[in-house]
Amino acid sequence: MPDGLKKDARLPVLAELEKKILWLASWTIHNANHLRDNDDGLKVGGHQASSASLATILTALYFAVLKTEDRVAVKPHAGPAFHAIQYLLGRQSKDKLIKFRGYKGAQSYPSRTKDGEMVDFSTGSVGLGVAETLFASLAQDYVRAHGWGGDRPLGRMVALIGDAEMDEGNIFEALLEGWKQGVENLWWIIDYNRQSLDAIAREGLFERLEALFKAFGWNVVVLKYGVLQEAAFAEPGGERLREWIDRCPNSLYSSLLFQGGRAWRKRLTDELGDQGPVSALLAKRSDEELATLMANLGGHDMPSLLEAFESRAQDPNPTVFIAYTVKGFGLPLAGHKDNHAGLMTEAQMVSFRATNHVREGHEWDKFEGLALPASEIEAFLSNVPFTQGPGRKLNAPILPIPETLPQPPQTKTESLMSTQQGFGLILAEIGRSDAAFADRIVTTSPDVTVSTNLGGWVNRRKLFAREHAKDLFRTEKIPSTYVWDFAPQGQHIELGIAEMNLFLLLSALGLSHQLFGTRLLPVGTLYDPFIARGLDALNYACYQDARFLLVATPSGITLSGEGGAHQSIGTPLIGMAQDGLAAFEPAFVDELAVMLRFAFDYMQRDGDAEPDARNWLRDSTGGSVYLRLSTRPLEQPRRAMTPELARAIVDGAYWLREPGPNAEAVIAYTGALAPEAIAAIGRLGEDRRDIGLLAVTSADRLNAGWTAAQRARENGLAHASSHVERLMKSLPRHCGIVTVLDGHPATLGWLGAVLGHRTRSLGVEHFGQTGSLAELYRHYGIDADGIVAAVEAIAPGRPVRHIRSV
Ligand SMILES: Cc1ncc(C[n+]2csc(CCOP(=O)(O)OP(=O)(O)O)c2C)c(N)n1
Ligand SMILES: [Mg+2]
Repeated sequence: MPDGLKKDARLPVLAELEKKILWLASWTIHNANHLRDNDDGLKVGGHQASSASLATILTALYFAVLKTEDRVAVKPHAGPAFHAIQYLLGRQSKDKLIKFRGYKGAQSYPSRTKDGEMVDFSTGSVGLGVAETLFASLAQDYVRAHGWGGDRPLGRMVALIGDAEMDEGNIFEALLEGWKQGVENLWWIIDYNRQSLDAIAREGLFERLEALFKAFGWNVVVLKYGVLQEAAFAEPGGERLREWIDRCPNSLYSSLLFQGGRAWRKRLTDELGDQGPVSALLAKRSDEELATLMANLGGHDMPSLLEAFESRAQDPNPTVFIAYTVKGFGLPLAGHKDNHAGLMTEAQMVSFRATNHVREGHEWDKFEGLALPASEIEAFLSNVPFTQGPGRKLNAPILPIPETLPQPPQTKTESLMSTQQGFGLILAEIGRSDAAFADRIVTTSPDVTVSTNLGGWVNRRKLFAREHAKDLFRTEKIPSTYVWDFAPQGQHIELGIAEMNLFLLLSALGLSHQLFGTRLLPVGTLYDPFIARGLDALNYACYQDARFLLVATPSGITLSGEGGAHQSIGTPLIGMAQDGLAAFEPAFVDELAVMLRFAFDYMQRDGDAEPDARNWLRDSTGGSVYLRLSTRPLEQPRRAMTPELARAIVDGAYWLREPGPNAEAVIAYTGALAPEAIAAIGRLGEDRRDIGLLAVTSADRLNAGWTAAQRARENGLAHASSHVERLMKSLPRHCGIVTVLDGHPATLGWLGAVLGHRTRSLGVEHFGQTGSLAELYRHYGIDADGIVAAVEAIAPGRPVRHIRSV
């Protein structure tokens, strides 16, 4: 270690702060579990051992190393330690710490939306926060390459990772993608305590990790021994101690850490005692000193940590730090294999309180029991680099979106069109236009750019890369439809197939306005069935309130030729259930144009992040948008897009054919099954002239509006009504509803409950077959025959008075 560091003036204050963080984190959990009222008798929980494991590293980072422009994902179960740090920095309240894991209290796992701007990246589902930092670094590069970064310094994206968290496959997927994209300014710090939730880790894990990161071109820094250990190794007999430590199995080391100084002495004496230098090395230390020495691993050694971090501050290469730590460091839980959810007992807390010199009633006092004057610590805290400069949550102005988007060029011969084709054409038109918002669109796709119809857009706007690269096929004059040119100004980020990466990149790009002060309009495309492959990352992106447009195409059994595994059934239900994501499924391209326009606007709305009773639809808060598209070409309606129709499309439904006053049935359809619904109406209309045809453009928003209206009425707003209630209010009580979509029938099954109409819902419930569309529609009973049969069954044309509603 360089001499300078030994004299580092920060060390005494940092030592006090580290102690305070460990105390506060442990006390916060203790209070929530043992002291606070607990009405329901459920364990509150919280992770004292996991927090302790990171206390030193977090202290080094937040109080010395991190700069204001850096962005951090903290290991989820170190949440209490993180909150303690924010509390000391004046960014977290005592009240919220007292309510930790309680209603409106500090969150169990750091949350951007619920804890506030001190959290850069939410964490919780392990692995996702880690990879998110990698994609945030790509997003930062993108913003910078387009010249939007201003004079703000480049930040470093930092992830604090549990060693067992490294089992998550999405981290490896991200590593490979990061290598392809040449990501920089990235630090991953592995809390190598060799314990997971259940048990002690397998031997030699760090060697695999080291090799892995090196293979991807990362710098690898192993922080194994602390300065006390290094000093001991330099003593006579010290080398033998080092060899013993290196050979010691993880379980044994952990169990000795748990047992403490006497156990260490016995074991080391038994195995190394030589009546010579090693015995002398041991004898010269008290039991307590021996325990401190053996727990003095790199991840708990402040001088080593500062040196490791600060010496790499100027290196842009991605760097992983493998920091040896002790799970439960400094607590009686240290090293015990069952300590993950373990809580210190009341008695243990009494002695821990005494060690920390904390008087009763002063548990939350920031400077209680510290060895330095409060004024000195306060002065230090007000100067930490992390809190200097602008706040953490930046802002960026809203980008105006034109009232209507450019329409696809329509020729007379092109009256047949699919929504996927329409999407590609509209985006290509936007690409051709000079509208300012078009420059902020960034598209991305996991190797399905061409097959989701982004090709026209990419031809116009190029692919993004730090370096220019021409499409070789073009330079070689080989005919090809797509120009695969890369440029720093490119607006498409091409990803490998891993769908997890798509959602994590959308999440990072979709937070760019807050993370980097530049608003982007990210658009991601993938095949609808593969949403499931990245679903947790999609959920994570929404939980963080990232803003993006997801275009999923093709969908449903329209992929008839591809077979069951390619045909999505449940995605419309995902669209309805996923918070923060407004889902649409158009049948016609003019509807799609309205939805796209809405999406670019909705993605930028920024009200209160928590929807309240009046804002259940999130219309003021905004969110992300999911469009479920199809490759099935449909005859396009020739009609003018009136503001009323556009509004109804956004609200979720409109009458394609108004029901008459004596309607016995209506058919409600979604998406690509429009022709079947229209054909069924044609056949039924011969003897049922009042029959209506409802086009449902968004089951999600239609349903959310209905829920909102009911809630509003229950809260005393007697006149509240929803779009679907207004649409259906003139339907006679006896009218039956048949719903149909290329997806799970439950998506529209609720329509009958709105005003109490008997309903039969058609759709797809089982894995598909290969076959022609007609064969498959017949197979599932969602063709015109199936719809007619359902109408006949539900509304057989008997006199009204014989039909009892259900
Ligand atoms: C995706 C996911 N699966 C499972 C869990 C439950 N879980 C929380 S922490 C943890 C193990 C953590 O071990 P490690 O990452 O080594 O952290 P440590 O507690 O040792 O610091 C597990 C399985 C989770 N949070 N997320
Ligand atoms: Mg661990």
